[in-house]
Amino acid sequence: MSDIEADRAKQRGVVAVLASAIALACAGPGTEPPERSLEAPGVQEAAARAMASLDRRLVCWRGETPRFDGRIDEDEYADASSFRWNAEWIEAMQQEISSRQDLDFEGWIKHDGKHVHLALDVTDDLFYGIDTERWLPPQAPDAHVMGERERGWPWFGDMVEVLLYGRMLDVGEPISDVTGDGRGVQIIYNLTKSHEGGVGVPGMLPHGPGRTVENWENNARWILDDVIETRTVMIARENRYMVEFRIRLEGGIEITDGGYWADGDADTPIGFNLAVGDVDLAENSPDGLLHHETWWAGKTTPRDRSPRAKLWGVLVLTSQRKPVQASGSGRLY
Ligand SMILES: [Ca+2]
Ligand SMILES: [Ca+2]
Repeated sequence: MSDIEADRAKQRGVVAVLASAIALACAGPGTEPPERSLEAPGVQEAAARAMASLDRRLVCWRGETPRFDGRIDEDEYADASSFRWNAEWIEAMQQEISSRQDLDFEGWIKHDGKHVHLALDVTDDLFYGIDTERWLPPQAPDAHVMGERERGWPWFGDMVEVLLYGRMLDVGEPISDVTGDGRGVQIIYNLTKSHEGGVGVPGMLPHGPGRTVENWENNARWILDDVIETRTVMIARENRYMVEFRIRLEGGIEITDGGYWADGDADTPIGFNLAVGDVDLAENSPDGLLHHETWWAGKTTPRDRSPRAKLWGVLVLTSQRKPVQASGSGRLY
């Protein structure tokens, strides 16, 4: 090779290296669509073992911090992923949702680097304990006993259950009883009672009754230490309430034993599920349970399977912002 040819070859090499560096910078780490993380064989295997469906998926984008006041203002969650009730939600009670007036909701989720923000706008024709008597199921006279692990039905009322399985990839096992940490958290928001405020005050309650001491104390700690907080706005004349949740990343979203997901970390799928519950009149609950309990990713494996395991969808935590999209109204999000 002559000197000229050698120089040209060297230039071609430099150009090739530069081109691949530019391609890498453009593709860049962290600019792949967050859902791409679900394609990794290790993720698919862990999710399958953990009973998490990759078909139920939401991306938790990094977005602006919403005003934490319970009110969902226009465009406050335009940079969040959204969901709403549809026939694919799985009803756990005997009564199907027959009208949008009976129960309907829309929701959003995102994070701001410090908290996960989840918001729901719920339509319900009768607020239990407000529009109705605070009637009690015959089999549960202690349904509203507060602050005790063995008694009380925290979920009895108009409510939202939030479930997180932060260590889904790390542990990769089915969960039959959440433990209140990265191995599964199940906390209940109730429109008319709360662990800290008692009967009549909306807020959070540890799951129960009859859970393990570890489960109950860990779930209660989330509430008492403000790892999870809620704000509510009720618009009774519209048969509608709005609830905003904020859940701390640090100390909350545990993805390895004692390790918490932080902004800047790799895109990470965690187990996630939601249930929205509705109690109306006693005559609407012939079995003394809820009128509706509708689940995003299903509730548990069938009764004949032992131990029964909780079902999950996935929430992909990402540091990326939601791509800007043109909306139907022509407004840019
Ligand atoms: Ca209803
Ligand atoms: Ca209701």
